[in-house]
Amino acid sequence: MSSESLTLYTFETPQGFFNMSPFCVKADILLKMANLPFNTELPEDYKVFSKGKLPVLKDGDTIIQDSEFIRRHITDKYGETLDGNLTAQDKATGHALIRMLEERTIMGLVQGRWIEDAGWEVLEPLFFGELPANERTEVGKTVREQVSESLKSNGFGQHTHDEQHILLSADIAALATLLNNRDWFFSDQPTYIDAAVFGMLVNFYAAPVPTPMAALMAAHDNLVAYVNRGLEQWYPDVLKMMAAE
Ligand SMILES: N[C@@H](CCC(=O)N[C@@H](CS)C(=O)NCC(=O)O)C(=O)O
Repeated sequence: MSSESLTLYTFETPQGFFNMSPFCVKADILLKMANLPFNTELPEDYKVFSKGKLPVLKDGDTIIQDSEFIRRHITDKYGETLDGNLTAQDKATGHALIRMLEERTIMGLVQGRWIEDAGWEVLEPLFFGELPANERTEVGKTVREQVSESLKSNGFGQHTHDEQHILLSADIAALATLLNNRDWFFSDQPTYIDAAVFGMLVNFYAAPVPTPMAALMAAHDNLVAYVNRGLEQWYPDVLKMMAAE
């Protein structure tokens, strides 16, 4: 079935990079995998969407919020399951893996970008640099405090740095073990599981804002090779730019 007009709403992508939202990268790749033509747009105010998060897909008059529902929409409407030859066991393991990354491991990325000074120094001008000087400091400070509060109420922000490191490195080691020596997760061709996992790992390892997640990734050669393989597959220009640096 051919697509009507598809628009993927995402946050702004930093010049020459992939999107800094792992969920926006995931949705971008799912649409690319399904060979559906689409436009990417930055919404004027993403809070107009009822769930207040991006990515959001607009398909004709239908609005689909959340990368998981975007994946299901691609399957239900266009018949693209994007699951290659995954077994039921692979899909179940992939499901658990994605939930781990999206609900817990991502906290390390948020902590590194928003709370650690090294991340904040790079993130602040990227996210708030276009605001008028009189608003910039106050808005940045308020959002940073909100992020800190949400990390604390979630529980992750209550751990010491050492404890966070133990938890996060166990997540990354589990990923490295499950990937083993395959090119893609549980498969010789990329599937929807890779759209989600790569979206996250590329942001851990190669995003413009430095975080301690990169060093955790660097400890596993197979994960680094996986990120490079995904860049070659979906963002070859980024890979070229990184090689030239
Ligand atoms: N479960 C959602 C998560 C989306 C999400 O958390 N997006 C973040 C960016 S990574 C967001 O929109 N944050 C802005 C906000 O919460 O105001 C999905 O899979 O799409």
